Amino acid sequence: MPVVSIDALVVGTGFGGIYQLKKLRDQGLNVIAIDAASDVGGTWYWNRYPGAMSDTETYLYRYSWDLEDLRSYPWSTRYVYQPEILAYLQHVTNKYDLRRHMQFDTELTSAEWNDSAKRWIVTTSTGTIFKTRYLVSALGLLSRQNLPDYEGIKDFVGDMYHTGNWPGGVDIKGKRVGVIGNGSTGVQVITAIAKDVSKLVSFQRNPQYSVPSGQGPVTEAYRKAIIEKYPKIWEDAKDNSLFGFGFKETDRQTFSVSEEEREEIYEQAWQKGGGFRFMFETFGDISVDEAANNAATNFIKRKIFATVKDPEKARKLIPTQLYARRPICDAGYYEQFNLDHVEVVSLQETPIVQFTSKGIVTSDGAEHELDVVVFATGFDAVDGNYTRIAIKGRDGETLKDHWQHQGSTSYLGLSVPDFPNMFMILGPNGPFCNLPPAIETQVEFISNIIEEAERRAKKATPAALVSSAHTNRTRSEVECSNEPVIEATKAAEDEWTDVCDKLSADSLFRKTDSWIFGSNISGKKHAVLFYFAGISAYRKVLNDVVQGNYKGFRPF
Ligand code: FAD
Ligand code: NA7
Repeated sequence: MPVVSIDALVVGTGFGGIYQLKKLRDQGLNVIAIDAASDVGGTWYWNRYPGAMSDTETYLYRYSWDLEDLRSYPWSTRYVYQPEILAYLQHVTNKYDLRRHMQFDTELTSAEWNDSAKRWIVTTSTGTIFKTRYLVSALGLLSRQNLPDYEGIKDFVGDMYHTGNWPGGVDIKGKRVGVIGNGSTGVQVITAIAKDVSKLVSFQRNPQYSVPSGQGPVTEAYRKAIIEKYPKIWEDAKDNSLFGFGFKETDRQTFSVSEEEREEIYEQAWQKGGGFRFMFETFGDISVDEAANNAATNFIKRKIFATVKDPEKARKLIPTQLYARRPICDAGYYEQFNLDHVEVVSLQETPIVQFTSKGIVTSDGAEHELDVVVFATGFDAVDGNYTRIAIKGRDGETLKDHWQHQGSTSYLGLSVPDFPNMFMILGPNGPFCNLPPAIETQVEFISNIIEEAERRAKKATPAALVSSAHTNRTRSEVECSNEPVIEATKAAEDEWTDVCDKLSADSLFRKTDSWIFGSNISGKKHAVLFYFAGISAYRKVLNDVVQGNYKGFRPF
């Protein structure tokens, strides 16, 4: 078994891992990044389904730290499609010569902290063992697929794909396709494939609210205006907004305006497009006040009825829950149901009973004959990639053990007590927002705390080396004893968990089952998984932590 000793191992090469690798490499550490995938990209390596696209506007779905690149790198649509995001991440990787530090097709299979050696011992699927001083995980929060099991599923002779593991080269033109799930991904895939397939059945458990995205080409003038204002745009997104989606969230209250004005505001947002914009740029109380929520949903329901011509299909597509999940937007989703060959099956009325060799049987006895089943069933979000493997901290406790009582917790979404020198990018209770700026904020914090710990340790080393002469310890023993060991305190984790819990207390998101509170996975604790005060507040908190001599971290 090859054993490789390094300063830092980064796991994952999506937005998070790429930047983390660059930062630590530039700080002079000997660092390697591994990924189970065969190339960089993370989410955008795996999610190659038709229609895969960001719902963050293109100009903010990228790194903010290379102004020259922001100004010169080409893009042409309001939202960015998967192939272009993947190409962008490959471009950054190549531009900064990061590939030489990357190992693909290499999955972390277990990790254990050795307290006396002050090393993480990491085993991988290739057999290589890494002994590393720091372990930074960028495993992704929407990365562990949720694949439901059904009776008879193995009998199905057609093809089955989860959207989060979509192989290249799949051609579904002319085929009979069933799509299970109608979240953000299901909506994108249905919209993209409906016109090309011979039959499409949407198996839908809970209808969702989707608003137009406004996707389309951007003009040269639009691009030029953004290029000119980029530094200010990023400043506003990171330091003057809740979600970092490129607009200022409003605090206007739904019932502070007349009914006519309200309709006009919704209508303008509908025409402009954007899921976060509709939910947070129209009125500030949609996600906290049920009456305000109802007013917004009544508008969307009227739009669905006006779009979908078949009243029975429209009835099935009308949501019944609160409008309180991550908001969805689309490029013509409801319109697809006006095609005769596009059906919707309500799984609340007629649940799936089993798969057969030919397709899917629902409780009304109907057998839906299919060539392809698409699982757009989402992810075991946030902690799913952490709990599926044994990551053992001090005393042999796994993260899964640590999280089994209270739900998944951390300090700042970054660090867990008794898991020294391990940092998570987008771990539980990190900010709920546009993710590239959240990732950057965390990467920069992690890089800084490591740099500071290294600096202090170096400063302490000469004296220790002198004293080693009197204690007969070897130079390497002394150097090891001075190597920094950083970890969050239990008190800091508890306090942060409490903050996150309280921040979400009044949110209607908490009352609605979705991945945001872990309730899409059976057996998973319904608990807060995000810090809901927004990206700017989060950045201020991190800044205060640094100013306070890394408060909440030992041994600072
Ligand atoms: P990821 O990109 O998920 O990368 C994680 C990597 O870790 C993967 O490559 C995986 O193979 C690897 N990995 C995991 N476990 C292991 C292991 N044990 N060993 C080795 N490697 C491992 N966010 C937004 O802000 N805006 C959007 O518009 C948006 N749209 C999205 C659309 C879809 C369809 C999906 C699925 C997600 C979307 N997201 C969006 C969220 C998106 O995941 C983040 O924006 C971002 O890409 C996360 O980057 P990451 O590096 O943290 O993780
Ligand atoms: P989501 O938003 O979790 O949606 C998953 C969908 O799959 C949703 O409609 C679920 O129904 C449905 N689902 C899940 N399990 C089942 C089973 N067992 N049977 C039937 N239907 C099921 O995941 P997405 O991939 O769409 O989006 C995740 C995020 O990625 C999104 O927010 C963006 O940030 C990108 P339910 O509504 O739970 O009844």
